[in-house]
Amino acid sequence: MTGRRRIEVVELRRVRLPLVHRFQTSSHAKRELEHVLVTLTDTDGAVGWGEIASPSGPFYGAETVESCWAVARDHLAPMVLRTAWEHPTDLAAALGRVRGNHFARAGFDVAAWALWSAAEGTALAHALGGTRGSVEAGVSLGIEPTVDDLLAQVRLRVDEGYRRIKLKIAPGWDVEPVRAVRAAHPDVPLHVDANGAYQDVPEHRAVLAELDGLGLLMIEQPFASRALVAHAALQDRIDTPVCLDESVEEVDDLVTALRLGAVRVLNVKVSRMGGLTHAVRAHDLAREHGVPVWCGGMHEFGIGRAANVALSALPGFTLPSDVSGSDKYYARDVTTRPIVSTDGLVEVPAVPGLGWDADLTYIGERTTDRLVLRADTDADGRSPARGTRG
Ligand code: OSB
Ligand code: MG
Repeated sequence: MTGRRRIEVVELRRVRLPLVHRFQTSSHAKRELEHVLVTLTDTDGAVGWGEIASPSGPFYGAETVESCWAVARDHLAPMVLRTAWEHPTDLAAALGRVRGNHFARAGFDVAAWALWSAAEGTALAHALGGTRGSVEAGVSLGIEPTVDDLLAQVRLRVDEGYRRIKLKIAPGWDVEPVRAVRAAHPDVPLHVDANGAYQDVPEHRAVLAELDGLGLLMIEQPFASRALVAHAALQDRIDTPVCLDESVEEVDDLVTALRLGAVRVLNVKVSRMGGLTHAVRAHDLAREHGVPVWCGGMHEFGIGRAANVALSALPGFTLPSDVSGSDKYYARDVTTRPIVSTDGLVEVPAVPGLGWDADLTYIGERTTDRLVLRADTDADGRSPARGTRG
């Protein structure tokens, strides 16, 4: 069906899942995640799911679960309930009135794409311009208590067939663990991610120069998100490609980074970019500039992970993505089927929509708060949404 769609019901659910393995980055540690699942239902009864995968605290970026919940409830849901749209990019444009708050917006954008692609009878990956039947999966490994613990994690994931290993680094946990992993696995595609923990000062420059000699695929986000000039200067000094993550929240950030020479590889995250609409645009621009991209993750549950799989099917995703199987993160995922990586490949579904179905029973068990907002059908669509808790 084509024509203008109206969303009649928005449901927001706060859902908690324990991680099977504690994860620590330079900026935060976690054992359990709380994400917000977004469900949109249109006036024809078509349904789409999305996920707001914000960390609980404001340490990766500025958003938190609380800020996402509040912005979703008070601004995004009411906006969605009063906007008629034909294509998901139209809805994304309307939601663009909300500044920042990309994780919160991403949940709605993904739900709109899921709904629309299912209603149109198209696989989400195909709707986005995806061309791959399967995507290459890598893993992201956190900071471990000891180098031996890290080596055990690397061994496990290499044996599972993952195509690339990414190691979280921070001052004090960098050259030594990376050298140890390199020595144990001379040929494994390896990269490091600092989540902005380094500064453009002599002692940190020396560390980055040493890492440059370890045959890494890339060094991801060594400096703070706004430090584009420092990233460009580093790229002038080292051969290893500099990859940006936190620095690119808007397509315009990428325009700046490209102009400065601060980005030789791009991590495209659906959440960080504010949804699939903007993630696809970042991919397109990077591709025009010959910059390879890969899809980063935020430990998404199955809904957000399904969107990552679909995005990774686009032609510019030429490097393995952080789209590991559900079992790397969760004993049980929120989808009826887990996402599976076999020999480092995740299949891209060919069925209409997201390709994985929400497991309502399990989601119900793990939900700590739920909000239902409805369009006011008596009015002309401009009156405020009504909310009920349940
Ligand atoms: O920087 O890519 C990151 C997880 C939380 C916050 C930031 C990052 C990460 C990851 C995990 O690296 C990637 C994944 O979902 O497996
Ligand atoms: Mg990163």
